[in-house]
Amino acid sequence: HTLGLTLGTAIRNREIEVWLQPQVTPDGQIRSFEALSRWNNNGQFIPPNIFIGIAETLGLLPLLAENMVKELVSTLTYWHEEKVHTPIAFNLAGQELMNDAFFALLMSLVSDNPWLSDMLELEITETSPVMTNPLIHKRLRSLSQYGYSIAIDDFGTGQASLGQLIDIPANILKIDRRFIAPLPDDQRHMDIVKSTMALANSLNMDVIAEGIETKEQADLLVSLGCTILQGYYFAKPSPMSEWTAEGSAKA
Ligand code: G
Ligand code: G
Ligand code: MN
Ligand code: NA
Repeated sequence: HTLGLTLGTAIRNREIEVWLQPQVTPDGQIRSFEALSRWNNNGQFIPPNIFIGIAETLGLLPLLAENMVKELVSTLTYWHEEKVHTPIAFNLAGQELMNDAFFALLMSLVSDNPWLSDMLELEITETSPVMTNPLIHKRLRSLSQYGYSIAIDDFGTGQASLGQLIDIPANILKIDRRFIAPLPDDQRHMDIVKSTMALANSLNMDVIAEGIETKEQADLLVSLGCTILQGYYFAKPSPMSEWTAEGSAKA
C-alpha cells in the first residue's frame, strides 16, 4: 500500500522514466525502438513487472501511458523536424485501451499529425484477459485504420495466440524471448521459431525476435529469415535522452 501511494505520486509527478531499446536490422542499423518504463524510487530501482501491476490495480495505467505517449511524441516531433524516421513501439495493457480518454488521445494525435501513425507502434500482449474484450478489438481496428502498426508481444506465451491473429489487426509478431533463449542448441525451440516465422510470413506480418543475447542466436535468426532483432546482444534499454542524438545521427 505504501508503495502504491509512492507510485501514484511518482506517476502524477512524471517521475517514471522512458527508456528505449533498439530493434535492429540484420546489418545492425536501428529500425525502431521499444519504449520501456523505468522507476527509480529515490535510488531504489523498482522493476516494471512489479510497478505496472500495482499501477493497474490502482487504475493508474492510463495516466502512465498518457505521460509516456506525450514524451514519445515530443521526441518523435524533434526527430521529424530533423528528418529522422525511426519508429518507437510502446507496450499497451488492456486497461489503457479500455480508457476512453487515452483512446481518444491516440486517435487525435494522428488527426493532428498524420505522419505520427508511422512512427508509433503499439505492442499488445496476449496474456491479459481483457484483450479478449470486443471493445478492444474494435478500438484496435480503428487504430489500425488510422495507420498505427500493431505488434503482438510475447507471442506464444498466452492462452489464445492463434485466435488473436484473427481478432487483432496486427502486422508485427514478436517471438517471446523464452523461445529464443534456448537457441541455437535446442531443436524443439528451433522448430517452434521456424513454424512461427512461417505462420507470420503467410499472414504478411513482420517478425521481431526478442531477447537475443548471443551472436550465435543473432546469426541463426538471420539465417532463418528474421529481419528485425532485439536484445541485450545489440543493446540494453537506456534512457531516451541518450538515444536522441543517435536518432539524429541517422538524418
Ligand atoms: O523492460 P522490462 O523487461 O523490465 O519489462 C518488464 C515487463 O513490463 C514487460 O512485460 C514489459 O512489456 C512491461 N512494461 C515495461 N514498460 C511498460 C509500460 O510502459 N507499459 C506497460 N503496459 N508495460 C510495460
Ligand atoms: O514483455 P516485453 O517483451 O515487453 O518485455 C520486454 C522486456 O525484456 C524489457 O524489460 C527488457 O528490459 C527485457 N529484455 C530486452 N532484451 C532482453 C534480453 O536480451 N534478455 C533479457 N533477459 N531480457 C531482455
Ligand atoms: Mn514489449
Ligand atoms: Na515480449
